[in-house]
Amino acid sequence: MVEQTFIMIKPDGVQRGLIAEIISRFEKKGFTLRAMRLMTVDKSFAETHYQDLSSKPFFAGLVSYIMSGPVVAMVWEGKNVIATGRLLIGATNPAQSAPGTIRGDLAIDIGRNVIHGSDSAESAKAEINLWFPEGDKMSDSMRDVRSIPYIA
Ligand code: IDP
Ligand code: MG
Repeated sequence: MVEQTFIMIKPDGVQRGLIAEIISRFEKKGFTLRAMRLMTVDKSFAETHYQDLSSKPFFAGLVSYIMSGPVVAMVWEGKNVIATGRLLIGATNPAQSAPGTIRGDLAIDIGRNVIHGSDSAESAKAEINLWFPEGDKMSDSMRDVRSIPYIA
């Protein structure tokens, strides 16, 4: 099933220069980038994104981490991209993420695990709406650009 997921390179991934490496893994797998924005979020935005974890003891630290610098927010599209994207990302705790996964190869600490990916169809929809409230406008313009034939 062709679907969309929300993927975010977290501040540690941006600071460590891993943007191209992470995007490359999704591109090489065959998924299609539909929207992308470099942005810094405030406290209420970070709290909304992680609202399901608000009762966890690490919630305040998690919110400060996500606010600590720019993140790369993206929408990726493709067959089963929600579940397969999670496989590319690897387990939440990099100590348990398999080698070959993004976290398995690029991270050590659970509190600095470089990337976020939606975990279900429901969260993908909610997260895409939160991060890209302009809706399909950006992906439509990308589609338009690619459909214009290049004439020298
Ligand atoms: P996920 O990112 O693999 O979906 P979630 O359980 O949704 O994992 O947790 C969201 C994020 O919260 C994790 O990616 C990680 O950054 C952070 N986190 C999760 N569990 C812990 C913990 O036990 N200590 C510190 N941070 C945590
Ligand atoms: Mg999660």
